[in-house]
Amino acid sequence: MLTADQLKTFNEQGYVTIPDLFSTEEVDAMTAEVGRLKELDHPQRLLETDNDLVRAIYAVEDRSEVLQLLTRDPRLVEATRAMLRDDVYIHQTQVSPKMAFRSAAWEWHQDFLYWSRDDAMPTSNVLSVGIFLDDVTEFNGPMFVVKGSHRLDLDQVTSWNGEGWEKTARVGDKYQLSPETLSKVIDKSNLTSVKGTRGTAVFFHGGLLHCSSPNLSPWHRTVLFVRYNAMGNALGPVADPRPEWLANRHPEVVEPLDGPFLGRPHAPAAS
Ligand code: 6CS
Ligand code: FE
Repeated sequence: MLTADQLKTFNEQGYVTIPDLFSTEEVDAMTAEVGRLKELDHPQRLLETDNDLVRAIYAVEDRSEVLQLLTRDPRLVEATRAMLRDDVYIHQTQVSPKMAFRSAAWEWHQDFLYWSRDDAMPTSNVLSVGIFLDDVTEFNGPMFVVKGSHRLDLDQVTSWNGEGWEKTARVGDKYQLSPETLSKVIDKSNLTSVKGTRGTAVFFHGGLLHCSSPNLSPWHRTVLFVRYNAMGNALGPVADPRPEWLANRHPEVVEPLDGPFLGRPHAPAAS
């Protein structure tokens, strides 16, 4: 379970990394499911703009019972409840395969800016947990984060490039920060990259300023993101809502399993 120190780190830094949260066997099971979904041509599997590599897969729990159980694993749900101080529901899930040699960067952003502007999410009391399905090193496109930036309200200095959500889901540069702003908020004391062996999990606040560099290495960098929102922070009405597979508008409290997601017989088939 989450230690007091880990919760303190999350509250102060805006993220906390937990090495080896999942076992090799569990990561292998997730990897097998992700591999199957990468091969499946479906509307939530988006390709890179300039090649046929998979850029992102969303709503993975809709097509995988194993990954659906994973989203209810107590190691994720209990920790998230403690960080958000509320019952939680799934706002979005996303696999970012970041393929070797070819996958592009994700520009600097705060996730919450997307969710407040496009989905009318009231506050930034939301988080993502990224589960490393490959080792993440300095070479294969790790996430860069700015410690403590979850407290920054950058809404007034974030511009819109005029794109709709369709491109954002794949390229992610709809909302941009200028080099001047970035140079002001980033310095040597707060910039770091999030690395770890496969099975590591990083929980990060919806306001955390982050990006990820291109992957020019021979090694993939697959991360599975589950984005949990506080039940008290459910999305408000918007004129043209994004599809539910990007922004869930039917919040249901996630009740944790009574044990590890693999350790329990698959949920009985619906009667
Ligand atoms: O629009 C979204 O929901 C997505 N966009 C980015 C850049 N990161 C968070 C989220 O996956
Ligand atoms: Fe993001």
